Amino acid sequence: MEEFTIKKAVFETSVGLGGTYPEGGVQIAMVGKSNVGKSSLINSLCNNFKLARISSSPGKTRLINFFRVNDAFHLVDLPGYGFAKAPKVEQEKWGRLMEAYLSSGLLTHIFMLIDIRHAPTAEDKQMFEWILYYGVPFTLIATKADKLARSKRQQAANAAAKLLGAPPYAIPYSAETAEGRAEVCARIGAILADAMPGM
Ligand SMILES: Nc1nc2c(ncn2[C@@H]2O[C@H](COP(=O)(O)OP(=O)(O)O)[C@@H](O)[C@H]2O)c(=O)[nH]1
Ligand SMILES: [Mg+2]
Repeated sequence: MEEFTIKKAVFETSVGLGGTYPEGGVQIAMVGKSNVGKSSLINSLCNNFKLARISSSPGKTRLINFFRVNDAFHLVDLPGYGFAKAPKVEQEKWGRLMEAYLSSGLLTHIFMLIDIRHAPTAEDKQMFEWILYYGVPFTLIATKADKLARSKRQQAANAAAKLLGAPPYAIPYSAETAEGRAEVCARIGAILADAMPGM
């Protein structure tokens, strides 16, 4: 596995519809429904629990938040979906914001998050199809692994991936215990090595 560690992570910028994305370099974005653990994953990876605001009211994040890591690449916290109570106009805004970024050509890799305890929703499946449509390479991460018995975690993660219509593998992750952190960091190392050969 790639030897890779996160040494430094800083908030960079928030971008809304029509805004300007940071250019250049590898961009790895978290997608998933509201409350699945996107911000917690970023914080856990970066060992900084104040970095990405962990919202207590789901669906509140309506901006794309960029974090600069190791002065070398970007982790991107995308707004979540599946907030049933969100007004239609909000949902449409979300769609346009996501589409603009997904089609920008700036995105290197997507970490798609699914809750290890639940079967993927129709919206998860739609999101996954969108990822395939835009042809962005992805890794599936099954969050909140600490909520399941250890012996069931890998199997549940893989089953969720299969139900999504993806190859049946997801990395079980816990932001509480940092389980899965080494594996996700190794993925990031491999993504960087792929994108910047010879570095
Ligand atoms: N037990 C547990 N709770 C988690 C984990 N990750 C996130 N949470 C909790 O789930 C809620 C939503 O997390 P957040 O990162 O804000 O989700 P986001 O909306 O996808 O960014 C918060 O209360 C977190 O503390 C995890 O791995 N284990
Ligand atoms: Mg969040």
